[in-house]
Amino acid sequence: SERYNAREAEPRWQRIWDEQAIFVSKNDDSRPKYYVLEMFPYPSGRIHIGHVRNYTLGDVLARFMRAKGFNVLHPMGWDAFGLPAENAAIERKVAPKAWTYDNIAAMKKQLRSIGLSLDWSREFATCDPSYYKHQQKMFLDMLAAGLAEREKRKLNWDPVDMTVLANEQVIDGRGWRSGAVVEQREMSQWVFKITKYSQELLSALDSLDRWPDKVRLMQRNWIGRSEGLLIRFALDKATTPAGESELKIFTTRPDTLFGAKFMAISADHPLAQAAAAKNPKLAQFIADIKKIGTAQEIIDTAEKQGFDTGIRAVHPFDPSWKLPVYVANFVLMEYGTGAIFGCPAHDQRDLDFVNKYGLGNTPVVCPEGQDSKSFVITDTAYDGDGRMINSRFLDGMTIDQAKEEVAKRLEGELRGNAPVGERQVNFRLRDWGISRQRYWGCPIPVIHCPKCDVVPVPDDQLPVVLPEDVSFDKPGNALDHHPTWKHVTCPKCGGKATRETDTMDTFVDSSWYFARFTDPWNEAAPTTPAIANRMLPVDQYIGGVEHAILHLLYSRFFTRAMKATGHIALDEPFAGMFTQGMVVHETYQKADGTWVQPAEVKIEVGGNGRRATLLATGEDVQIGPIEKMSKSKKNTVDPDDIIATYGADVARWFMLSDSPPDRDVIWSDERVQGASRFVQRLWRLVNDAADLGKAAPAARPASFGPDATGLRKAAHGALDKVTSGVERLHFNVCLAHIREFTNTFSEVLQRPGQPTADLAWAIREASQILVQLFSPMMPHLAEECWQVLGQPGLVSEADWPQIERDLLVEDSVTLVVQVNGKKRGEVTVATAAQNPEIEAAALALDAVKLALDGKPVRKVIIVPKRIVNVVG
Ligand code: ANZ
Ligand code: ZN
Repeated sequence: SERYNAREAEPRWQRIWDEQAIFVSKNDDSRPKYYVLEMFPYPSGRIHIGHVRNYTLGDVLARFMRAKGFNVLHPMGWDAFGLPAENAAIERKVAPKAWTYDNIAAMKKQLRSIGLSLDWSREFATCDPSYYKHQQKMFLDMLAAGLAEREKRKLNWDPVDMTVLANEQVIDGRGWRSGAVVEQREMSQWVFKITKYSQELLSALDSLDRWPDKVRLMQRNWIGRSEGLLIRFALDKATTPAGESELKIFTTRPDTLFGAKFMAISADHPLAQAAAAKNPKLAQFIADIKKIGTAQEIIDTAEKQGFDTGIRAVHPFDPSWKLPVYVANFVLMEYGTGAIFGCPAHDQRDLDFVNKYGLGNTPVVCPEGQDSKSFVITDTAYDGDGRMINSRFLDGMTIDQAKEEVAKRLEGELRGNAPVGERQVNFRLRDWGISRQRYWGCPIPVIHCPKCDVVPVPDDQLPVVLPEDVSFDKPGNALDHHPTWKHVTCPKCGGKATRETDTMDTFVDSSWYFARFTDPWNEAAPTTPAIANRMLPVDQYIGGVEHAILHLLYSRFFTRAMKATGHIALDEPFAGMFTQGMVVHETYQKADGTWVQPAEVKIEVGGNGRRATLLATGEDVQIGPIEKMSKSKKNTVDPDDIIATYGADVARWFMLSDSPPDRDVIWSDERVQGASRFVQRLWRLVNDAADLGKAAPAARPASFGPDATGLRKAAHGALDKVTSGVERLHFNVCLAHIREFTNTFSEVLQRPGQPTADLAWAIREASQILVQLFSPMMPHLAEECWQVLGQPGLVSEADWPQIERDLLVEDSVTLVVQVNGKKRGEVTVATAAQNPEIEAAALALDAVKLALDGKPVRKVIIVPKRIVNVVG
């Protein structure tokens, strides 16, 4: 038979799938639903290889579940707002809208060439007014429900780019793009009240048992619940500015109170301000440390610095014990009370601090088994378990007992009318600031009126549409500079008013798109609750681990907010979550240090390993480490090139074959060529099988001989393993089983002579099973093969084959042989073998004899089908 020609076949099948609309999912379908979703792309202009991996993973599952009889929803859209469109406008003078939609058109064409089973009838972009109109409505619903609010916040302001920066965008105190020194500005921002759900968002993680543990842990840490004690320290009058009398701190370690050496407050703490008013040096110190910004990593890594305010605090258990109060750069105003007591022996930051300022330390927790008198701390704080020492009435207690004792005593003690101590639960999670001083985003639908304050845009005036006649000549928000757009009359009083010119964080756009896909045609409302409630949650969500925290957390919050405002009736949007690994590649560098693209390099494998030369000139190229594909190191491969050269099926097969989907996969041309050869091999095999299978009787033979039974066992065994493998997303394992079955099948086909009728029937059955097994991974090749086999219709629409369970019974089993609990070998015996036979086989192993070293066998314990343990 001829070679399989992917370049001709792939577009043809894509057209047929399209014309027959077989991947369009109907909302009135009575079959059980299955919703597969991959994180939708940002329309940057081109699909990259990471997209190909992401969408292929989802596509295998979608095609498989469709064959299993589910009403599969597998939609696609575009996360289309964001800064790059504005940058393109500034750099290349193209309108953000035109740039975005052009990119969408180009990328859609690329996505189609991958052969994905997507329902394009539901496509939308988040920058479509027909999408963001509903987002604006939901914002107003949330405003009315108290879930959106205006809040004054200290923000990182980039004076050159004229924008607020996220903490991550401040690097060494400077804006990541402009390099300008970032200022802290207090500004009114719109926030979503995600903290109302802190506890719920945390607790519900326990029920998400189809999420990676790693992701759940990241979310837990982000939400950051801690149980602790608020303690009001009295301030020593003589040292304290007028009007101040106490310092409230939050601690999770009240047990360590007798190890306290100092107090520390944030530069933004009112007490720091009060002290600085009379102390210019302190004022200067405060100004200096504020420059480093508020990014957590910077604070964590910056050298600990403090300034003694001269104020003294009084130890709550000893009125004669005075503690110095420092302003310190590692205490955040936004957490707890913005003040702490420092116990250097048991907290590394505090220890670094006292070692710098010579304040000493006293250990108060002694590890079990350690002599308390000789237990000293020098450079490393001890934060483990143990018993209390040097702590008066707490001595001898465990940490937990001491925490409880301190809490009880301080709760019971009154100063003024209030207890000195109060138990408190704190969360690290902050409300979600959504205001962005940017043009290319969803307008926040409110109007500011000098008389009526904030007025929601009335429903009948939604959407507030972005103007298109904007200029990017000046830095900052183009909406601010627009001559007319923001000037409106107040909907309430009819007076002169202005629109809000902030737009929403693009994370808002992606926090509910999965819900919109369930009924994107509804013009009147964001969702059609009856449909959304039936189609949601997403059964399997797939995307990069870089979105493990914010996007997933925001979506979980938004789903709850939509429930509170009546748009949906569920809490958790994603029942199953899967984070795929990256596609990585070797790097290549010329002698002068410049990076070279893989396509420009020729690799030769010789005696001394692999050698790389430049295709064009033959000069030597250094092979560098394997890294994430990036433009800067040029180690990227272009999906278009791969598809043009090998076809989409090869790219898909390769992506799935080498590594488990949650691990990184190393792109390698050699292995891609291997995948390409496998495609041709399958094609020949199916053609050969079709020829031999023609002789098969139509009716199933009454009985099968050993050859036919052997083939049928291999086919149904592979079917069983691939079925359960796909369900668990163990795609690489599935591919290994398909390859193994292909080998067995080839051997059968190569036997000389015409097959008997029963074998011919088994060959026909096996060839159908084989094609169906690889159809989710290589759908184009599978359609072509399906035709060769003379099957009616499309393999994309065929039901998944039925497994015949009685063919799965194994003839033999392999048991692990241990001597005194340690593995020494394996034995394979007939499934029907009795214990004495298994025992004899195990004891006959050389490795077992060696391990026994002449000692007598005392006992042999057999765990059926698994382990033989020889006790010597
Ligand atoms: C005394 C102490 C002794 C502490 C000790 C720790 C260890 P989590 O678990 O994250 O809630 N802390 C409190 N507020 C702070 C702030 N605004 N900025 C910086 N640090 C702050 O951490 C709670 C602990 O972090 C608190 O317990 C406090 O230090 C510190 F051996 O109090 B601890
Ligand atoms: Zn008004």
